[in-house]
Amino acid sequence: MPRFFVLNGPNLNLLGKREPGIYGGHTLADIEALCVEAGARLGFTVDFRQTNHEGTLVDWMHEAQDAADGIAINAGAYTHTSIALHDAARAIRVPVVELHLSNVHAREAFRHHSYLAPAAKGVICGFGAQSYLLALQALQSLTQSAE
Ligand code: DHK
Repeated sequence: MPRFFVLNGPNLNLLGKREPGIYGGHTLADIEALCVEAGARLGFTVDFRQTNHEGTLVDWMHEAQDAADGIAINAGAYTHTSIALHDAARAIRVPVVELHLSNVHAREAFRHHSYLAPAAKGVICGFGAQSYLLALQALQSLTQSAE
């Protein structure tokens, strides 16, 4: 069964309380439960993590090289600032799908650029908690087409 890392960056531990008009009412634990349930239904396992630290995201991406079949990542604000995450995504062979709860292109200009996107297989944004499930479905389909 494929194993996917779902990695979450800064401030996503505050979901549910943080600007719910933008990020929705689900907590991160709610979203983890939705991802794990989707895995049980569709046939993959999920290793779901959150950190507020850029280097920890880099370490987890490296770990995925041997421990996972793909990465779905909401890097939060590091999406828009981190060359280190871009380099990490390019350095590993497992596919990376960038995701966001909000439609970053309908928000402030500084959210329109992603350092991660050029190194990712694709980007999903704007569908709230559903963005996570769509990213996992994309990873599953990439894994199946690689078989
Ligand atoms: C989450 C964040 O924390 C922001 O910094 C991004 C993203 C958008 C989201 O929509 O999930 O700009």
